[in-house]
Amino acid sequence: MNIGITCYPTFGGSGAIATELGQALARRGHKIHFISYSIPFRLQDYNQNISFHDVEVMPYPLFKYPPYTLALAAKMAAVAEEEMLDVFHVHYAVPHATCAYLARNMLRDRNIKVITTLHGTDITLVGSDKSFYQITKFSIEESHGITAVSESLKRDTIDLFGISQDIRVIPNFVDTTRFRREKGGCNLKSFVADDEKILLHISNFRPVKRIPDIIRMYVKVKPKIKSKLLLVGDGPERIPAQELAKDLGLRDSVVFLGQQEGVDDILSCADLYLLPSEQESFGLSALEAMSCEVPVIGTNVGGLPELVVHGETGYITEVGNVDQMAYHAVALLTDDALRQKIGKQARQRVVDNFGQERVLPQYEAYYEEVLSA
Ligand code: GMT
Repeated sequence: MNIGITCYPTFGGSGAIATELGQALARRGHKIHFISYSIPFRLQDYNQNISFHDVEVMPYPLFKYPPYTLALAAKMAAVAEEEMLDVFHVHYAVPHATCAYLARNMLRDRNIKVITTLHGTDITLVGSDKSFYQITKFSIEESHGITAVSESLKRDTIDLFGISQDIRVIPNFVDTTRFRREKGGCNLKSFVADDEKILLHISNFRPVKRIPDIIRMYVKVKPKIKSKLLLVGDGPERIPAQELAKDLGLRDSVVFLGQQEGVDDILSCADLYLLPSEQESFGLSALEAMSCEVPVIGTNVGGLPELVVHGETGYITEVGNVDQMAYHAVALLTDDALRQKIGKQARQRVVDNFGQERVLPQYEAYYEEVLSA
């Protein structure tokens, strides 16, 4: 198949999944065309079936807001024509589903199909804002295929937008051969002593991730466990989080690593992964942690309970309940046998349900279904 993939290329779960999907499909012989404003950050494989098409927006003094959406739609149409695309698979509805709609209609005689994958905040935060609501609903409804990354997101989409078309749940996935526990020690020696445990969080540091909860929970764990808290990523909550850590006397034990390329290496060193979000339609980083045998403490929101089985692969707590989080963290970090057992069960759950080789055929079958409809 000839597939055009559009996603946000910068750090973030939707871009990560779109890129991993494209790379895996290319290895299975499909021709993949990434169309975006820069090379997706996870695009690392060289494969002759992958090409990247850069979207440039012409600068002009009249443009207070350069019209990226139009430039993207025009580029998608041009690539589709040139490369004989069968389908546009767009990740994150705003504005990509709208761009796909425009591009497809520019090439009406070619009958290109559009599949929109909903990731979370495109529905729950951005798309449902009144400034985007109508156009997001319209663009989703105009797609030939709609997928959501969890049952929870499917329900949210139906509740918020009243979408009546079928929404196929295809969960996020992980390459379990890459995201695995390395037995040969870990490369974080400059931050963490051998006898210290590692608590880890990775995100875009948006308010929805509730970074202060992680730090407030850690201040309760630190006196009981020789440890470091590693925070990977960047975003608006980083500076306030640094200040909070300092105010709570944790300046030396909370390490802010900023954005990192090789999160698989970092994850495979961790003893515990924390995702205390107030919204999380899936929680890709938690999935990647579980694949590395790292137990997850997450919250009872969105798709997280579909991933983390309480007491078996990690723990689910209520949003904001830092005492409960600290309790589970101490229990896991003081009992190596328990932590390893939960870690192994987490990995098994991933292999059984969210491994790349399990999920990829679901996308391929869905492409076939949409193309033959
Ligand atoms: O978090 C965001 O603002 C956007 C988005 C992203 O690009 O990371 O996250 C969403 O998509 C991920 C990939 O499917 C999911 O793992 C995240 O749970 C989801 N974020 C939220 O629902 C907050």
